[in-house]
Amino acid sequence: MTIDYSKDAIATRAIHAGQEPDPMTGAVVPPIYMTSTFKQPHVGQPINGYDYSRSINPTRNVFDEQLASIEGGKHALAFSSGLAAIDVVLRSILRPGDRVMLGNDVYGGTYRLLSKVFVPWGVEITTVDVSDLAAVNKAINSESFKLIWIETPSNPLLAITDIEATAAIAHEHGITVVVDNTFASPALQHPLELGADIVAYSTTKYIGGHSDVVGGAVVTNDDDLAAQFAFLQNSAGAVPSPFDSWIQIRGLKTLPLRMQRHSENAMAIARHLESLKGKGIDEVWYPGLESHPGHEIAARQMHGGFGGMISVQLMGGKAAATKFAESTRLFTLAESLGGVESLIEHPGAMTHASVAGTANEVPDNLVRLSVGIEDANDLIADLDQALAATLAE
Ligand code: P1T
Repeated sequence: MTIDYSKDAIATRAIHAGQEPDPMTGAVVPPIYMTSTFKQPHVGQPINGYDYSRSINPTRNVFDEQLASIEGGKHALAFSSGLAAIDVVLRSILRPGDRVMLGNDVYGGTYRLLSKVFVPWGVEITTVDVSDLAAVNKAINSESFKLIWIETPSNPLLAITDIEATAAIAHEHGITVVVDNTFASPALQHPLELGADIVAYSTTKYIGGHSDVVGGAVVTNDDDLAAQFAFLQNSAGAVPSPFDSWIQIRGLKTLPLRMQRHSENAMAIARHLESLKGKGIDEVWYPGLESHPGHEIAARQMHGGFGGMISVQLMGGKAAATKFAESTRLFTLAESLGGVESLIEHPGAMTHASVAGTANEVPDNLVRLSVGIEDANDLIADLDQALAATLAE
């Protein structure tokens, strides 16, 4: 008997949904079904549909069910990376001649996939500041779009888009809305409830949560879209291994708890960095700060925190940003985000190098922080000493 967790809170669903003890042994934790294939008792009659692990695997199914539940969505599908998930969404929906409205601040890899793979295949892109409803309206009135691609908070500038208002405008024109919810995670924001058609994730980040796995996922309430995604997932094959699925199941169980601490730490650090404006720090981007242009929308559409990502612009340009990023003791200089350990990076030279010279180019004095769950005071002291080292140059 499957227990219904739909009325339980997220912290409960994260731990219980899809996690029924193994019926054969009572194992409390779902087994890793490290098998490529399954014995069929009769020709063409696999047991419970399990025929081949690219198509279906019990460990992956558990992760899908757990993620769908915590997102509050009907269908979740796990992929071998965030970009593999994004690729399947784009390939399922777009045909040559279709146009995508792309946020003007998105992960560099998403921009690269669209501009370097899909554009040569005949898809067109228009970059728009999707955090500005007037700009979205203007674009819709001058060109015809199939899809709007939104990151909120965006990578790396933490811009906030009003999902509900944007989806309402898009749907009046029959445009599909995708929200890449990687930065907020399903613990803090539920784009489907706000009207988005599809949610995409790099589960490499907060969902995995420990910087030890690369993965992606797509969630939707739309049966037809889910069938198309599943078809392409099986046809093209970018699935996570049973072990990668299992390690993400473990990560997802503690997501609500971790996001609480990420958010508290980031809030404390953002306030501290804001107090250093004019003293080495030029600008602080964190949606939890009242000074952030998207603060009110973020407070409305995010629940229980504003996440662990902060970007700062340094006085002293690229040289200062580089020195700052290379001077921390606890923040590790590395790409990626969303793990328990704090990371620091220079988007212009690292994660967003592929947007140089485009409308999506990021400022060269920008440093991005992925605030971990260490002690906030230790992290603040680390940033202070790195800033002192930067100013001493
Ligand atoms: O790396 P992968 O799991 O394929 O996910 C791609 C991706 C998609 N969407 C967003 C918002 C992302 O941030 C990413 C990956 N980002 C980084 C590696 C980074 O450091 O920003």
